[in-house]
Amino acid sequence: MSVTRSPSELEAVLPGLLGLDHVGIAVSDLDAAVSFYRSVLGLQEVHREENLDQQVVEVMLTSSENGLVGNQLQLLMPLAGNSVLSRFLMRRGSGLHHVAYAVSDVRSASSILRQCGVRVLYDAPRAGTRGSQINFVHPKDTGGVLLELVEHTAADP
Ligand code: V0V
Ligand code: CO
Repeated sequence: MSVTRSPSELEAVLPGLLGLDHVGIAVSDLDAAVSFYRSVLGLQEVHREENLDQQVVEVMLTSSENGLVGNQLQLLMPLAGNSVLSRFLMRRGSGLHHVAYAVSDVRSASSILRQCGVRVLYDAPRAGTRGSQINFVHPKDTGGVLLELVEHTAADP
């Protein structure tokens, strides 16, 4: 059975889905990881931030000055030993942590996804990178990959 959907069908299922935003990679040594992606792929660091709510320090890298959305790698290192990210690193080691999708309205996307029967983790969106609003879908409901929803603010490039 084919699962390919036309753009209009996609719109009907999750209105406001803008596309891929970033791929998140969990690392235990942030500077070493940044240096790897810089020297091997020539990616540029475009943003660095500590997110105390998520207990992570994150670096955004891209290969392009233009078209940041959908073309970003987010390297994440835990700030605390009891954070979700440090649990992930202890259990599974460094590697793919999540895939993030940009949406125009994270509250409405979360509510629609809940109606589709998947576990959306937060009752209300929380603070993400560069002032964005984020929520997540549990990896056990997506075939094994933690799914992030990101709503960027107008001031957020
Ligand atoms: C856990 N599991 C994962 C996973 N994390 N599988 C795939 N990808 C991941 N990232 C597996 C885990 O190995 C277990 O599998 C199973 O899920 C059940 O785990 P659990 O006991 O519920 O695990 P916890 O307590 O580690 O929690 C998992 C969740 C947690 C997803 C609930 O990671 C969470 O709350 N994530 C949302 C927040 C977050 O990830 N923040 C960091 C990114 P087995 O072993 O039972 O098969 S912050 C970010 O991206 C920002 C700020 C941004 O972009 O702006
Ligand atoms: Co992310």
